[in-house]
Amino acid sequence: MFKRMAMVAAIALLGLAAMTQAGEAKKFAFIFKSTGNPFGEKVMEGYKTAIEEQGYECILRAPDLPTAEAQIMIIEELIAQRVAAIGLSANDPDALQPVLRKAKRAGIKIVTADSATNAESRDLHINQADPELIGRVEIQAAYDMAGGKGDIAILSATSQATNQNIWIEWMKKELEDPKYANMKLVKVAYGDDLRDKSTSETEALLKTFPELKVIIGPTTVGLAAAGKVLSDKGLAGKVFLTGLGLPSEMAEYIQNGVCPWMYLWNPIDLGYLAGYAAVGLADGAITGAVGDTISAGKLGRKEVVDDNNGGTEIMLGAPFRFDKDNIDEWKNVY
Ligand code: RAM
Repeated sequence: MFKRMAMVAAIALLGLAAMTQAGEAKKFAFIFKSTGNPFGEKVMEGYKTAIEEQGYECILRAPDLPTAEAQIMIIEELIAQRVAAIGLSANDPDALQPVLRKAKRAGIKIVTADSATNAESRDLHINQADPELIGRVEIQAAYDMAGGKGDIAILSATSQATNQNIWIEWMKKELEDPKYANMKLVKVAYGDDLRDKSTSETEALLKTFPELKVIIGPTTVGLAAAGKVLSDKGLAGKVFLTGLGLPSEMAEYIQNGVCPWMYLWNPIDLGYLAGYAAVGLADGAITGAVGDTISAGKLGRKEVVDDNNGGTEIMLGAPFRFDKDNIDEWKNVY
């Protein structure tokens, strides 16, 4: 009799524990760099799909401005909400470290995607594509468009953005090749992933450097803003545009010749993979160590590798080239 009662009590306790655990471990958040960025919306859409597909609740957040301070405030709120994991496209590699440490101490797993923090601030990074390849192909594209000669300017996002800064480093390394002796990088401008600022920075580049041959925009917001400026000014064929663009925003400028070609990866898949990684970390299926593998839904099995920078990452794939021949297939997808 006593034994039976004890067993019933134990089962009830177990049930309660599972409920509490389930109740507490159910929310997964993602914070993008800022609002009003269609690329970021697609990343968050993919993350949400992955989280909901696994039966959990998803919270999507983004600050109005792409600053670390604004993301810190959101992270504080999410710690108070006791989320299981935070996915994050970081506005600064180091500035989020104290708040992310606090989150980790509270048992929250951290997975960055798109734009990483330093290795200590996260459990794992989801990398869209090899940064070296991204940087180098953009300079190679500028070379081909300009016929190997002329001034180039870069219109980036914020000066603190981890992803853009790594790509720009690789662009500069590519430019060291003697092949580029007749090409000069005259300026790196920052449009802060804000449409208006990116527009005025493009106008300023055209004014300051009348001989400008190519603008490279390693940001979808900057590239679309520059596409509009060059189209409005009738500069197709005179100043070329390339970089990383969202097909839905760039189709018009690819068709009118302003941007002969550009690159990107699938932002929905990027968020989706981050969603599977977040759940894997929170459930303890992976720790984010090299060699860990996760089954990432429709993307199949993915492996954690060394990021060669003190941390670990999962790579989504290779950058994809969009031009007049294929843009129509993609402009309604993302
Ligand atoms: C912008 C953002 C994002 C970047 C893309 C290419 O939307 O800066 O972080 O990955 O461009």
